[in-house]
Amino acid sequence: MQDTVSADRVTHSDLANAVRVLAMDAVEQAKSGHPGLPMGAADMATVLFTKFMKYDAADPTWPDRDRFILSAGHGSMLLYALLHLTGVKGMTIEELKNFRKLDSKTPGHPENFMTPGVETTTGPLGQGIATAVGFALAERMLNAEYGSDLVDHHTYVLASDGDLMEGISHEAIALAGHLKLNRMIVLWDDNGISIDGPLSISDSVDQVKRFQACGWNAVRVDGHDPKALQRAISRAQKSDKPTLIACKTTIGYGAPKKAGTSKAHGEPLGAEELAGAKTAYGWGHAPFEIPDNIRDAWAKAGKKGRRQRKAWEERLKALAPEKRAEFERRVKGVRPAGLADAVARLKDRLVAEPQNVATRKASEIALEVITEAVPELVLGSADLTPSNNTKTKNLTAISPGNYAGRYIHYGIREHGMAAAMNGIALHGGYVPAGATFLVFTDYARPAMRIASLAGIPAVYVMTHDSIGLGEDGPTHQPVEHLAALRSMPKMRVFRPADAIETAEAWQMALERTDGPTTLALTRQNLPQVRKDGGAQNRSATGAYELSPASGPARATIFASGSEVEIALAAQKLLEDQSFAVRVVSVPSLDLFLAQPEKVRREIIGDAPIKVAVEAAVRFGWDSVIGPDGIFVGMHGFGASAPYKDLYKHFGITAEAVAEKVLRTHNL
Ligand SMILES: Cc1ncc(C[n+]2csc(CCOP(=O)(O)OP(=O)(O)O)c2C)c(N)n1
Repeated sequence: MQDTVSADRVTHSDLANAVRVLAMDAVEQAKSGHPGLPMGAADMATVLFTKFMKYDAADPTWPDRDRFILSAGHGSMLLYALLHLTGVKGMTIEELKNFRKLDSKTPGHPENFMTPGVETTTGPLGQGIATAVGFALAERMLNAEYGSDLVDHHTYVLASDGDLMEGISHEAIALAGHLKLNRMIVLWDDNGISIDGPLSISDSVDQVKRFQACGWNAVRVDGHDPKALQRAISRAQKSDKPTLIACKTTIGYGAPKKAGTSKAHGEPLGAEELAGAKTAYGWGHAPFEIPDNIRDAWAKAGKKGRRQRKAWEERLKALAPEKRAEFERRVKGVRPAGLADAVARLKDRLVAEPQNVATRKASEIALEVITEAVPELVLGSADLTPSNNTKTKNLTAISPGNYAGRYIHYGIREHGMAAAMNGIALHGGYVPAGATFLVFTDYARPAMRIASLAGIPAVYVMTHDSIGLGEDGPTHQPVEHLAALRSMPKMRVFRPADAIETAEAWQMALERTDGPTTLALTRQNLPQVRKDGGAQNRSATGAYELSPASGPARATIFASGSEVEIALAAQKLLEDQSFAVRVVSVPSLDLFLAQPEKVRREIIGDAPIKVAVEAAVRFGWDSVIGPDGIFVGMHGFGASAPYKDLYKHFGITAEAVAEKVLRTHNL
């Protein structure tokens, strides 16, 4: 290949081979990793980074940069080599030598919170391409708000066979195709190889036809032909649809025996194959050594976007000061000043006019106020808008080609929704909140896990949160989901008891900038149990004494959400028999358990009998009530019946709580 890109006669192949050898050397040194993908995809990546990416390595967070998402996260060394060669600060050769070592900037799979220049965490196949849909959508939405002078970039994805085989890819491409996200360009590393062998043993999908059926352009090119790649990307940039470029490549390109086989996928090449590949490239340098002329040419590619960045900064400076400050606030992810006041005023209004409503309805009431106070909040639902109560009157929905709006109809695509939300948040400029039934968090969970791991401030509005949904029955009644979500590190779960706690939960969710929040909300109406409003957010400790005992407490009843009403009724039954009981509302068990010991001890108190009431499984509550505590809740799956009958059937009633307390007391 004689595509000279600099005066020093550096060719495309020289540049691509530099990526290849760095990946091969790093995997060899780490004694683990995936050399095959970087070796096969280096031509695609080189064309993209040297000819197309609007990118300035000196500022990898510049808001109007093109985004590059390595969906096939196992090929992480491809990305690390690119970040190193283009000159991203901190991505030194030492970091490449420390590939996969503790605290290096080069972990096994790309982590956006570890490595400058990495846009999103990938590794679970399919997540990257689905997250990219959110990036591409956020770009168009922010463009609709701020214009092309400030927001005008592409989202490029490098996806592997595994990315396209995963079910989530279908949700993602269907959504992107429908919304005509033409700034999204996917380069598919079509090497026909996965771990078990050739793809033909398990797959015969015509991906080009599949993408076309989803409203995409889709073309096939030789993934080792830089001119063909260049032509295809140029055409994709002019398209009014998203584009798939199926790039036929050879995994482990150049390795004498392993090229084109699954042996090149996920293990070091070994000395012989490594040497053979370097000979095939005509590469005669020591491990990790890149000749100066090639280094310089890559550094030049890393500066390609500098002028564009400077010009963009000038345009930003020329904006009216208020508009500029608002844009900067939004892309930096700083929350607006008015949120806490707006919530405090809403709470005062709720105290004056109590609302006995379902917490999903309470959420809508809160959103009427909060969407005004937080203009970057973008809501949506996976086709349950009327049930999730997420579309307030002031929100309009985006549609294909028209991105001026703050509501997204994600379709029945929970997983695609949660992944797109990650992309929307990571792109910057928006806080995404998406909704479905709590039981279907299972369908969204892998993307929710990425949000937790990567500290993405997304909000999940999960309604129909227990057997309280009634007649739809056990398929729709979550029992283990609260425990499952609470066990996820960095996920915060709120299950508010009434309209005031719901407003407080929304405030906490939106003030949080370092991780996601799930709001578990009821279908059924609940009484407003809180009589106090004001600025203090009592849910902030996760639990608090809602109703004190009349004297020294002999029992404490802890409850969350819809069962707080039951706890208060049980308290009354017991107090009527002169048995002093206090009630602690626990809107967020996980947040409560994360409090300092002193705070926890004080709220748990020292009443000898401890009861937890929650229409879900016990798992997790022992940390509050201890192994000898009384648990009134679910011990298996639910059933189909009117919800009041279900509460009686499963023994989750005030009478049952009171009876168990007295029985324990009399033991
Ligand atoms: C959701 C998920 N399932 C399984 C894996 C484990 N895994 C890593 S790569 C891979 C498949 C490799 O095939 P391909 O995507 O074609 O990559 P290539 O062999 O071309 O590098 C699998 C199953 C994963 N990372 N994510």
